[in-house]
Amino acid sequence: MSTLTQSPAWLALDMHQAEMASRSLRTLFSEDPQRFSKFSLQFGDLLLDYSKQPVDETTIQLLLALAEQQKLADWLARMANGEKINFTENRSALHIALRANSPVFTDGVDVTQEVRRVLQQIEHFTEKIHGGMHRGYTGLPITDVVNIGIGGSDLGPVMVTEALRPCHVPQLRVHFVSNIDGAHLSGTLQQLNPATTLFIIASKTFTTQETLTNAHSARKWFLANGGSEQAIAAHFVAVSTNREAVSQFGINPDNMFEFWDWVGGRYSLWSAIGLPIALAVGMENFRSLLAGAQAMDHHFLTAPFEQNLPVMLGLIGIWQINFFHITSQAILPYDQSLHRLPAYLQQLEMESNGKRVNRNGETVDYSTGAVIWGESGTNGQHAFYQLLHQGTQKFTADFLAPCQCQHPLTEHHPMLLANFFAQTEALMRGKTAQEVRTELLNQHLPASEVERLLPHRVFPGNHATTSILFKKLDPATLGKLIALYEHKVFVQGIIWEINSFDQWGVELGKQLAGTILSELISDYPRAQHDASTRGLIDFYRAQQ
Ligand code: G6Q
Repeated sequence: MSTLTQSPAWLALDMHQAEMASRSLRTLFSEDPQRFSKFSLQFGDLLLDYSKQPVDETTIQLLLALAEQQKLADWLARMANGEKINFTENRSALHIALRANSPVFTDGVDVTQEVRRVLQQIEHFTEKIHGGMHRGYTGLPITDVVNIGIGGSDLGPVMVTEALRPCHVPQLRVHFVSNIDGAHLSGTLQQLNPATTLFIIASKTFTTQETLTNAHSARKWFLANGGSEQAIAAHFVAVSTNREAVSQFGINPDNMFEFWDWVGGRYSLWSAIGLPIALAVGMENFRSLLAGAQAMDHHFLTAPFEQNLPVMLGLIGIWQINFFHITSQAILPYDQSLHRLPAYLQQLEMESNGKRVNRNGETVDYSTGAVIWGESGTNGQHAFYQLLHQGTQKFTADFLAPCQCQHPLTEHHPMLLANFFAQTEALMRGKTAQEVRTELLNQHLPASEVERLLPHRVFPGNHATTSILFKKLDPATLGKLIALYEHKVFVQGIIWEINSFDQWGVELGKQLAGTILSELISDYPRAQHDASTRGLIDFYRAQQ
């Protein structure tokens, strides 16, 4: 048994869970009409409502005691002070420095000076592209940007670029290619003219197989379709921490946008990895995104924990995962432009906290996260919500929506939000046998038919959800929202005593594929494999 699960704060929560589990959410709401005001928080125009979670005042006190026991405040300060909290890679985790408005130090150096330099470089480049000063090899302005990157060098920029579609500059289209599957790159290139296309090769390490393979193929396409070696400089730029590898690839380091090893891949959209965002929406909007995140950082670092949105969101997750033993967490944005948010949060949460040993290297005896998945509403309602309402799986869900829409079909928006509110209410309340009986009898069905249908029409309810509402999905609000989740992940990692900032599971994948590749493209070497893997390799080869 670990000391965490035997600690006073943990044991107190365990005992309290038995009591809370015996009280349904319906009961909690009927007992206390003030639940919403007690269990919701606001930061600017962002509302976090956790009143549909199985909590009462005691729960909150006990969760805050757990945060105190785990020294959350100290760890927060250690992160903000640039300590090397990513201790397996001996790095700090300083994404807050990327949007800071005051100095942030690591190793005695104020890193915000470098951050400002690169932001200026991004700004100048964006202005040159938008203003038509940076032109392609035939003298035509750039009309298309292709970001080639994967994982942290893709998911954040894709999610934000999609979310901020209403802010896009009209003269530029931004595309993203991540998959090693050639269909992704070739499908994208089909639509493009090399003379007006700019490639951003985005890779922190500049060694990732997918990105380098796609980058080499993009260069071949460029050269085979009218481009020349001399023209590469105008059509290829790199975003990386690895200057040497960038220059080996053939990109002049002058065309490189730098970031630093203290920026984790999945926390990097605020750095030069955000170049495609700046190109898509303009520098002013990119700076608003950073400012929104900075506002959330300030709130996280200064607000008392009981009023602190990331802290409370993190603690509610702990309550669900470790005490109600929830293993499934849905992310359900009622906003089409946030359709990539579930995929983004999947990486942020599952890569950060998908760990099984604590800081001392001991195997933990508690869960360190749920499986994150999701889909935008209302599409999900016509697909998997059936399981949520009447299936056997336990889950929790975050529902998110803007109060104002940014498209011209404004009459759709109340319908969208009505679905959000109705779903969270129905998941919480359910429908009892008595309610179903009354409903069916009102339809004048014979009593025998009512009893036959009854069990199929009952909804157990008591499904906990968290709702996040915001005024409008503008860049600053999006920045706040992303930083909210980044810090929630940090809070949970601290409670669980794990390193949220390494990713050895990802590194493993990078090594494994390389070993088998040689067996797929040549007869030798034939390495030892289990019978299944050998069978799959042989079947593949026989089909070539
Ligand atoms: C993120 C992970 C991982 C990484 C990709 C791409 O935190 O480390 O998703 O971003 O593997 O790595 P490169 O940017 O080095 O190509």
